[in-house]
Amino acid sequence: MQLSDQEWKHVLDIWAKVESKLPEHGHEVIIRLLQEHPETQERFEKFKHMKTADEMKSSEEMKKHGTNVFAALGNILKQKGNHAEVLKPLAESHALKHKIPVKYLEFISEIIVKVIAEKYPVDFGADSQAAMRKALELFRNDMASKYKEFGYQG
Ligand code: CUS
Repeated sequence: MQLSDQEWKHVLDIWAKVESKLPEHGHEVIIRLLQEHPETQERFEKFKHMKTADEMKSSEEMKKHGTNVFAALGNILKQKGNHAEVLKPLAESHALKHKIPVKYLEFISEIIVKVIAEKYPVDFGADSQAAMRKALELFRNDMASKYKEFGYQG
C-alpha cells in the first residue's frame, strides 16, 4: 500500500495547519480517546485515576502526552511512507513497554480524523480525509508488522 504524491500533499498540507496548534489538538485527541474508549485509559498509569473530562482538560501532563503523540505522528507522516527507521523505536516501545494494541491505534486514528475535520472543515475535505485515513492505515499496518517482529501480537 502506498499513497500518491497528491495524497501525500493532502496529508502534509492539513498537517501544517494542525501544527499551528499542535499541543491543543493533541491534547483534545487524547481526551476524546479516553472518553470514547474508556478501556484505553487503563493503559496509562498516570491518567487512569482521572475521572472527568474537565480533570483531563486541566492536566498539563495529558497535554504533554498529546503533544508527544502528535509530534511523533507528524514526524512519521513527513517521511511519506519511508518511515521504517522512525517507526522502529516507536513500535518497540509500544509493543514491549506500553503494550498498545493495534485496535487502539485504530481508535486513535478515527479520532484524529474526526477532530481535524471539526477544526478545519474547509481545508479538510473528502479527498484530504481519505488521504489521511490511508496514511494512518499505512502507519498502523507497518506498526503491526513491527509488533510481530518484537513478539507482540498486538
Ligand atoms: O505515546 C505515543 O508515542 C503513541 C503515539 C504514536 C503515534 C504511536 N501513543 Cu501515546 C499512542 C496511543 C496512545 O497514547 C493511546 C492510545 C492509542 C495509541
